[in-house]
Formats: sequence, structure tokens, C-alpha cells
Amino acid sequence: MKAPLTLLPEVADALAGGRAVVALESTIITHGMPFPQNVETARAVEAEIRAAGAVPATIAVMGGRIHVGLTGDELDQLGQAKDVAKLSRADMAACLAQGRTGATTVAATMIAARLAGISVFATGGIGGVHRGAELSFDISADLRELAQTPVTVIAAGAKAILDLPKTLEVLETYGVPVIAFGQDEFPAFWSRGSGLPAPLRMDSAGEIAAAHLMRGRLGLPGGQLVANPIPVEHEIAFAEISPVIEQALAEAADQGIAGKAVTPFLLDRMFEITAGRSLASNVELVLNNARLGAAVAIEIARG
Ligand code: PSU
Ligand code: MN
Repeated sequence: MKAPLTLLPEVADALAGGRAVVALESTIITHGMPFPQNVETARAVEAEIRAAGAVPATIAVMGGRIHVGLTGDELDQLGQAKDVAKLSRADMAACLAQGRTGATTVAATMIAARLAGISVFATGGIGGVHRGAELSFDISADLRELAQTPVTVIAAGAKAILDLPKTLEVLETYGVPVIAFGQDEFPAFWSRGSGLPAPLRMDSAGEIAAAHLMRGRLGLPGGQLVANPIPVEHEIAFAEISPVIEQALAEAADQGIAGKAVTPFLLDRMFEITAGRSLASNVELVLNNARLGAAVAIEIARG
């Protein structure tokens, strides 16, 4: 039996015609941003991809099926739903089998994109190695997914709520190409710089597409991580965001937050502490990633 995929007609047509499609995750909607900004952002990101000449496909699990492309109503429902599961590789099949609703993380969105035949996925930030992982062993399943599923993921780097040097080390161990776009430094989500050199640098969508296609020709499993710096006018300086990160981390430790709850807890606290400033930047960097994702998908479709 085949995977339970429901493609939006617009997405199915584009894929059948070999046209550019960009996958989008849904955990950023349910666990990454508050309502109503989450739904507004999801719509704006889809519009940005269309304006750039590609077709958006927001992915979520509903009613026992993986939906690839959501209708306006589905997006609204998901954005306001309570108790939506946060799905990664470990629990996507169980959620589907039980007919429950689930939002896909980077890892689960990559799995769904591959099943649908989509090569490019744009998001905000990926999960990574958490600070203190040498004791907690908290390393996001996103990293192993990047190692095994052939999708190019466009993100704004990773948040400094994570241990960025360890995250880069694990990605190297797993054989994941980490490509900074247009600069030498690995970007840190709200900040263009992290102080860490990126392993690879590319300056055009065409180069990223060519590298993606070359991995396919070599038969290498796994995807690419493209780290696209936030536009300078929307950046929050590292020195400014650092104390906010430290505060959120300290609260998480005090409250004994663990497992899947860690990332959503930290994101939520940071939005609250910065009174929306972090959210405004977050929206802009996702839009920026959507634009680059569309450009890369168009280049890959050209072959
Ligand atoms: N980082 C962000 N924003 C997010 C996430 C991570 O800056 O919304 C979400 C993504 O869906 C990512 C997931 O795949 O959190 C990682 O969760 P965990 O750390 O539990 O693996
Ligand atoms: Mn984790």
C-alpha cells in the first residue's frame, strides 16, 4: 500500500508538470508562533512563493492522511487548534494510524516532501544540539533527517538557544552540507552572524540547485542545509538577543522542561520577553527563506 498522501490539486498539477514546488512545515504554525500571526505568516509565506513563480505546499497530518498543500480553511483550523501533536520521524506513522491531527517538524516535513516528490523546503530555524546535550542527550531528530532524506532545507541558521558549535559538528559527522548563502559566517536566526564560519558558501540559487542535483547523481542519501542570513534591516544584534536567550533557558531549567516541550517553551518565552520584536524578525526571515526556496526549486526544476 502506498503512503496516505493528499495533494492539493495545485500541488499535484505542478509536480506532474515538473514545475517548482516548495514545501513548508506546520510546527512553526502550531508551536512556533502565536495566533493570529502564525496563520497570517503562513499565508504571506505561501503568497511570497507564488509571487516568485513556484507553488507552496504546507504540510500537516489530518484525518489519517499527510496533507501536502492546505486549503485556506485547513490553515485557519490548524492555526487555532489546541492539542496538536508535534510530529517528528518517531511519531508521524502513529499519528496517521490513529487518525489524529499533527503538525510536522523539519524532520517530518522532509519525510513528507520526499514522499510527494518535492526537493526544496523553506522554514525559519532547524532544531539542533541543545546546550547541555552532553548531559541531556537532547539532539533534534532534524539533524539525522538531514543526513538521510534528500531534501534541500532553507533556514536562517539555528537559534542560539542551541549549542551552535555542537550543532555544526554533528551535521559534519552526519555528512550534511551546511551552506551559508552569500556570506562566510553561519547565521544565527535573528542575527546574521554567529562568530562561526560556515563549512560551505554559495552565492546563487543555481549553485545550490546544482549541488542538490549532484548529490542525487552520486547516490548520496540526505539533504542540504542552506543557512540564509536574515535581511540586515530586520536583524536583532547578537548582544541584544543574548540576554533574552539566557533568561528563557534559565526558566526552562527551573521548570524542568524536557523532551519535545523544550523548543516550543523557549520560542514562546522569547516572544513574550521581547514583546513581539523577535516575532517580527522571525516573520521576515521566513519570507526571505521562502523567496530563496522558490528560486532554488525553479533551478532544480530546470535540471
Ligand atoms: N526552531 C525554530 N523555530 C521552530 C522550530 C525550531 O527556530 O519553529 C521547530 C521546527 O519545527 C523544528 C522543531 O523542526 O521545532 C525542532 O524541535 P526539537 O528541537 O524538539 O527537535
Ligand atoms: Mn529535542
